[in-house]
Amino acid sequence: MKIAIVCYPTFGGSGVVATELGLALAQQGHEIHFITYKQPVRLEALSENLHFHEVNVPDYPLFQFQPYELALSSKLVDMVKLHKIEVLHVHYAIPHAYAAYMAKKMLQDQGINLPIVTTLHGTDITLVGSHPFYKSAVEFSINHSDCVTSVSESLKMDTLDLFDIRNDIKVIPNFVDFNKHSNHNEDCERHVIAPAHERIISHVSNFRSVKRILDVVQVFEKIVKEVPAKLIMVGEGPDKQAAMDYCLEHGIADSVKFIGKSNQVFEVLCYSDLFILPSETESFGLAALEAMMMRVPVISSNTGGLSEVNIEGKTGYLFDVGDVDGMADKSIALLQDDVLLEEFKNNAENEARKFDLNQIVGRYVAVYQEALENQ
Ligand code: GMT
Repeated sequence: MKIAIVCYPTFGGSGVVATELGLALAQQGHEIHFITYKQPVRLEALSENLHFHEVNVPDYPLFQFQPYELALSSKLVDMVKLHKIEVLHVHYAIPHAYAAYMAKKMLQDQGINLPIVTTLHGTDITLVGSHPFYKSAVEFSINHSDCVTSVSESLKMDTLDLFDIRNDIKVIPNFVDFNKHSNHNEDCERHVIAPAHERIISHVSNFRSVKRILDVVQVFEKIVKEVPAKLIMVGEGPDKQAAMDYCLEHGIADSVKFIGKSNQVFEVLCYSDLFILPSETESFGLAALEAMMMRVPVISSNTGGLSEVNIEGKTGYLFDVGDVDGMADKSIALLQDDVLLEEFKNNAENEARKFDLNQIVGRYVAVYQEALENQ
């Protein structure tokens, strides 16, 4: 199949999932065309059946906001015609599903029909999409997609609660590629980060307020009073400075490393003993699943789809949003018990195997086939 994938090319989970899906599909022999404003961060090399087409938005001084969705829909039309693309798969409803609908209509005008598959990722529904300023357009785009998928049961329920949806929503969970990352644990250079007697705790996110990164450092502050440990904070975002200031003011700055945006996430995870994700809302929590694949138990909030990934008392522990004391107490107990920690590490890896790419990618292929048959 010739498939166009539209996504955000950044470090965010939706872009990561879209890119890994495209890479896996290309390996299976499908022809994949990424269409976005920058080469996706996890798309390191292009090949014969892996292409990238950049969407350019000319800067025109009359416009206070440059019309990206207009440029994207035009690019989609051009690329579909040029490369004879059969399916448009858009990740993140805003504005991708809307631009895809416009492209579909323009193509229909020229006698070309192709299905749109829209994958909902989370904030396109919960935080942004349901805002009254966007809601009508997002609802319309979802209802006019030929097939809609959601990354968790929880996100599906949220979508049905927040919008008037006439389409069926298929749940296809996010995935990880065990094959690609299996060697990290063997090559792990733990001693570079911390001496053997210290535990290593990590957090990976975009440091937006929804991630509650102040909770991460506060949980760590309590842990480090009981257990020698280091905290590795991976990512960039608006709340980073406040978290750094907190660490300085509370005397834990030496034990907390902010390493910024990184392509070395799996290297960090390979030496981590615990991963903390205390988000306000989280449709799935791909960061938690990536940690689990690398044998890292997860301390998380119990919001959204996190309980579909992190299993209470088995792969980690889940708490109400903001329960810093609860998170710290269970972290300390786990980090002080070698046997229990090892058991949780094994469980985390085993549970993550249920989300291996080989279990999931075929489900997207089936969706494309069904969408094509129903055209
Ligand atoms: O919040 C983020 O981490 C970014 C955001 C995105 O769109 O890239 O992540 C959302 O999609 C991920 C991939 O499906 C999910 O794993 C995240 O849980 C989801 N984030 C939220 O729901 C807050």
